[in-house]
Amino acid sequence: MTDLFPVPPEWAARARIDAAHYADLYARSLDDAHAFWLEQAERLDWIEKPTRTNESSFAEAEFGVKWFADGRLNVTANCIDRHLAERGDATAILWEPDDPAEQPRRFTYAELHAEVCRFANVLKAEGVRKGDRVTIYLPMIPEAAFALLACARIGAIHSVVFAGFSPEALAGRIEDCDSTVVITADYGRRGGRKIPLKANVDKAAAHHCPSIAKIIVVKATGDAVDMRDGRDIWYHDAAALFSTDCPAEPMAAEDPLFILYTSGSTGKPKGVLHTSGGYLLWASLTHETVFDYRPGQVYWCAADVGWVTGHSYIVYGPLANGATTLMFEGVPNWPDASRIWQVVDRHQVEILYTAPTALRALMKEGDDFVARTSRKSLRLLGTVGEPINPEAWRWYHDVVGEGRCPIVDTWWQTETGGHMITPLPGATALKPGSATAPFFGVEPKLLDPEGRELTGAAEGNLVIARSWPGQMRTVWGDHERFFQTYFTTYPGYYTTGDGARRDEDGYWWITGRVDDVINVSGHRMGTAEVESALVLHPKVAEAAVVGFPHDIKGQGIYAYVTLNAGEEPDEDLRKTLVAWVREEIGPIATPDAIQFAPGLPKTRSGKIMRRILRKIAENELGALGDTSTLADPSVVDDLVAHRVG
Ligand code: 6R9
Repeated sequence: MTDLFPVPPEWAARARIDAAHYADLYARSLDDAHAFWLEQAERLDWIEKPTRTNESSFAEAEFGVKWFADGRLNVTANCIDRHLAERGDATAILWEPDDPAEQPRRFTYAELHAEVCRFANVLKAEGVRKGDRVTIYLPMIPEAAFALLACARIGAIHSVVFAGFSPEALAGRIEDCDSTVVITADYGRRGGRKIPLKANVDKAAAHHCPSIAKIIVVKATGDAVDMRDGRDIWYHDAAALFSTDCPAEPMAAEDPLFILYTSGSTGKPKGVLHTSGGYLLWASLTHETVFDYRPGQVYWCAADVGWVTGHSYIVYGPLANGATTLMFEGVPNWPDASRIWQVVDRHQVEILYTAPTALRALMKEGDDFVARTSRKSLRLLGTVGEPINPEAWRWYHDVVGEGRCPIVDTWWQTETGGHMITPLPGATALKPGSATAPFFGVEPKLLDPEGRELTGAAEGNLVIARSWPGQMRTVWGDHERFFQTYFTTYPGYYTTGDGARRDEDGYWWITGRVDDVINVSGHRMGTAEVESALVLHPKVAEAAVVGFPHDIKGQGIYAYVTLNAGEEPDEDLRKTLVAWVREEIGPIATPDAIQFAPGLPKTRSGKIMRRILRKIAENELGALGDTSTLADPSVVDDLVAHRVG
């Protein structure tokens, strides 16, 4: 039996949305969708109000997704300008540096307006026009938010690449969307260490992307970097020449806002495209209702702007709602495991949103690091990125929140733009580990492998039966891939790639990916990406990568590697390959285990049987299943005998 945590009485008393209200709104969002969404659209400031809402039907082959298509707006007018009259002096961005000995920085909405306009003017001066792609490779500094918003100000499409990605990975993403301008910093800082971002961009440019015309460099640490005349520009030099006013470009609701690359089942990351109106509405509506955000509260999403969580819930959602959003440059465990809770106290954070992997890592360090801080300001806790195990949920609830704060376990994806299945704190009784119930307009279903709908308590493939405003519109440059990836497995449905269970009370439990995507510390990784990196090494003939359960990371990376004839496996080569993958993709892809395998289990048609590799990595040797269809069943014995770990 799972425990049920009812809505705390003080939440029930002041809830914006209680259980009955949720049920009513949810029903209306599906049954009277057009009127419901026109009403919700009122939360944005439109230059021209939309009269149309959803114009996408999953049933049509090769359809396009469209929402509010006749509306016009500018995203930054919504995130900044419209707050100036009432909240110009309120803090928009509160920045906490990596090193707690340094001072935080604050930017009011009026200051944010000036910073974003000036940045936009610099971009214009460098030739950036509406529709151009700008790659942003920045650490967690305020300029990262300014840069995103500066693009949105002038209608340029930003493509943020997480600052932990390697020059190779960066280059691939720059090339895929043909961006000629890159915004970076001299160095980034995390946990007291420096990351040579400008040098990484130089490498990307030298080896792979001669197309880069301009590199705009923000001075973050002040360390020396090479600057090439005619191509590289110091942001502060350029900014000094420009005014702090820049008109907001009127955009159609369906004009692109950003591209964000994410991993799929095949080797090449997909450029997920989001547009302006529907995305902003979704980010802002979910941010306000799921976190019950009220003006004046300090809200902290401890993600990185390099991921979708940072886009929707550090920048766009909170700023659209006039919130004070905290940006944290550092890491949870430096200088010590108290850091998160100290930041909560320092800034009197009321709402904290983080990932299960961070919680598990901190939990391991013991309760003392938490207990020595106050945390009295906290009212609501949130998680995202992967299923949260009930043990970590309880620790978050009991130790961090001292039993007083509801937890919103929000299931969603880069593709969905914002929350999809999540509790609402004033409406939903919680079960540890369950993402609970669908958000407005979201119609989840469970299908069996043949595509038949499962009803009642059941477990199966999680699909969504109709479009919602925050849905991705296409894969950049490859609409066919968009269609193939998400709409052909189960025609008429959006395929999430996740498995889920619906229990007897109708609660939703996400069970994890059902495809070749693994979730390492909340970061999405395609096993095929790691395999592609490994086979690039001259000594490697073949590689197969699977996930395995990992105490802290959720899933770890287990790589089976077959060497070219004549190559000898040894510890040095193992280390070399680990370093190689870090170089090729970035530290988040570091293999946890490498097993040298003389052969991989393949069917007669040459398909690698990953099921078997997964079971060996998971150490479930009794559950290998039928191996008789393998071309050479004896390879399995060797794999089992030399299992790593
Ligand atoms: C927002 C984000 C998406 C994948 C998704 C699922 C997993 C995210 C989750 C969760 C269980 C949750 N996921 N939130 N699983 N419970 N609350 O993380 O986007 O990086 O695209 O990852 O993450 O497997 O399919 P993204």
